[in-house]
Amino acid sequence: MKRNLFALLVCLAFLAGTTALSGVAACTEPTNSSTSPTDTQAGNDTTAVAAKSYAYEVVRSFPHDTGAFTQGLAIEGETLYESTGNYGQSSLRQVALQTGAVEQIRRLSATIFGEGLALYDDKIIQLTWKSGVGFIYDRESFELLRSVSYPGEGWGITYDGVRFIMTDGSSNLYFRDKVTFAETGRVVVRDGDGPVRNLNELEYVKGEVYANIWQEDRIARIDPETGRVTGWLDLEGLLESAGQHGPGEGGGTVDVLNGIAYDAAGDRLYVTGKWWPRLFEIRLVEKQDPSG
Ligand SMILES: [Ca+2]
Repeated sequence: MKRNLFALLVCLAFLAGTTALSGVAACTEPTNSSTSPTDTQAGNDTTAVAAKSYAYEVVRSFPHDTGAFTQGLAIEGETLYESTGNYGQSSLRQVALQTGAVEQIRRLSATIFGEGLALYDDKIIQLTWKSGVGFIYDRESFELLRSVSYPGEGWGITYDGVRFIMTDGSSNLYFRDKVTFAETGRVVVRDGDGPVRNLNELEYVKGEVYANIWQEDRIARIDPETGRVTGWLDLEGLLESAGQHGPGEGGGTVDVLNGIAYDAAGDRLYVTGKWWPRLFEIRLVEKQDPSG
């Protein structure tokens, strides 16, 4: 009502300063009919694009510590940074890519379950599962610089160059401020119309977020602006390809796929799993037949 009154006053003022003929046209109230059916269809089409399917090629593989219950993974050059979980076994590690040798380790208190990890600036942030606290370390010395807190559980985290992106096992991606760690937004991840739950370890790769799905051999490629899954990377059989037993196949203590690291400088993608004996550099291969 106020808006209409204001528009009327503006029109009267306008008409006072110009001819009646041009003024009438200028004061015509816009209607919803200007929104054509085409606009609506274009929006629907955008969200209806089917996710692509990707298989993988192993480029190289490397040793991985079978004592590492991998919860977070990142890389710079040939240096891996890894967060491991389980109570009494949680740690922050610096690992040589080629040998898998642990070059530096900081063990967490037995009451803490380590989770996701991300590199930013000259620091590392490491989440915890149920403690509601994230640790920020100096990347070189592993000295604890400060802590941040958050509600709920911590699962995965990555850094897009500006802000953190975090998961808690739901279908949400949470965006958090780099300095305060305050939530600045969130998006629900969807494949088609359905939410994708159990989003776990994350990696920011060329504008997209790659997410391990807990207890699945699949990684989702996600548009972080819309939450839409743009593709699925099927990693079934990856561990077996290196002559190893996969999870649930009598392979002893081997657990699920988890851990994605991207070397932006070399454009190289690495994945591993909890207690896996190998870490893999892989290349994505788009499947022509999504059902295959
Ligand atoms: Ca990662």
